[in-house]
Amino acid sequence: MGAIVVVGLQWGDEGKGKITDLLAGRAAAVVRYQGGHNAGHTIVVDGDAFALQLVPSGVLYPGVIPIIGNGVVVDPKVLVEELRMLEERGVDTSRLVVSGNAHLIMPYHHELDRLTERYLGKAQLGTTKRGIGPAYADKAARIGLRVQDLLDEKIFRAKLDVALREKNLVLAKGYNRLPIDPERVVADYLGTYAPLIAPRIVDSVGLVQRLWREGRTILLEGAQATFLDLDHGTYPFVTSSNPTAGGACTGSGLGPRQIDQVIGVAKAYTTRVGAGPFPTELEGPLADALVDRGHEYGTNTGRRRRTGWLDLVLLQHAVRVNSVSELAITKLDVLDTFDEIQVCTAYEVAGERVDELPYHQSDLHRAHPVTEKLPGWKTPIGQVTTASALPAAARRLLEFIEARIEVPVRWVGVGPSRDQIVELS
Ligand code: 2SA
Ligand code: GDP
Ligand code: MG
Repeated sequence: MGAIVVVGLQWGDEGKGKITDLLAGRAAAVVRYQGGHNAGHTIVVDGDAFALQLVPSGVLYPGVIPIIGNGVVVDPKVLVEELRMLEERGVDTSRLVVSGNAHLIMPYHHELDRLTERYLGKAQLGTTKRGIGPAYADKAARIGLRVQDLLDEKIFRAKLDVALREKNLVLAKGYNRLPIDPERVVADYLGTYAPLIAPRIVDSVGLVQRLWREGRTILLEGAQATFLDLDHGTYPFVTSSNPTAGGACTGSGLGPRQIDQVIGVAKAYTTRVGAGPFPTELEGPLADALVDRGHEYGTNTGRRRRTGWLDLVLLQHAVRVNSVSELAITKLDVLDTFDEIQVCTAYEVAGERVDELPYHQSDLHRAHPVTEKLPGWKTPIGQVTTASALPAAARRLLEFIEARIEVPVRWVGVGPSRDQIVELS
């Protein structure tokens, strides 16, 4: 099957973890290519829910190599804890490896994420406060520490010294906080975490290139999603990495022509957590129904997710920028009780109909959805296993999506469990 990207087409939490898990059984490796422990991927196996943050979803399959790629930002404390949690639950994590080129999330990144959000006040982005933005900012500013620095105390200390010179100034003078003690960081990172992580540090690019040359299947698992992408998302209400399919190349070390398939994952409705524009957002009983039926709360932070109708303007744009080859539509079962389902097919901006995603932020902020109303199916679909057994109204919704997006729907999620997925021919 070659290399396959699994990418979110909305604002995250589309069920990428579940789709990756579905395909992982046939893969040699699953690579996380961006983000950090801001991600939360929930996979339900035999009634047991696993909420993964940093560890790629392939970890639940024996024989798969889970790879934390060079594009990821790694908090070593979280990694060590997540591995311990998985081991305690009987998951073999021995194959997991981490790219030596991945960047480290440092204690000051957490602190600065919290402080900047607080000082932004009403303008805050609603980040997960995991230090993601500050860690990627340091990567771009070329003062980041990388996973391979855990292997060399002299280099680690020298780089930490450079970083702290600026960070402690900002913390003390900008935010009136105590400076960070380098010895404390060295004790935690080199004393506690490095011995546990060192055996897992690899040349991940060399590894994925070797697997690819051997003709093995490699899954590239995105975290967050297209409209949280630093370049293609609703900036500044985005994360600080590139979840879009192009990021799968830079974040893993595979080239564009080595990717065979791009699977776009979208919910049958839309959710978003954190601030920013959301044209089809609902309020009131319909929003509550989507939250309750879909359990729409952040996997890590527990924040209630904002909800709205499916937005095909967004979805079509996402299909294009990711060059999606097939779609997985998840959480169709969440709509089981709805009399009527709305789907946004265009926007109205300042009295004019717009069929494509407006590039200008002000237009997106004032876009009103133009929706089509489709009948609901009013019957539970959680036990459906074949396309023909889906109610006619559910099939009609899927056909409606395909007609507008011009990409086939290959999978349909009908429940959270690993086996609650219908593969369409
Ligand atoms: P950050 O922390 O700098 O990446 O936040 C920037 C924006 O990105 C959003 N973001 C997310 N949106 C949805 N799901 C995410 N993962 C967790 C989950 C979130 C949680 O699976 O539920 O537990 O709350 C995720 N990670 C980042 C974030 O809300 C900001 O809008
Ligand atoms: P990810 O970040 O894209 O991997 O998604 P999350 O795990 O954050 O959120 C998706 C949630 O929906 C998880 O709780 C999944 O268990 C659940 N889920 C995934 N697919 C389906 C589905 O088809 N139906 C229902 N009801 N839940 C699903
Ligand atoms: Mg999630």
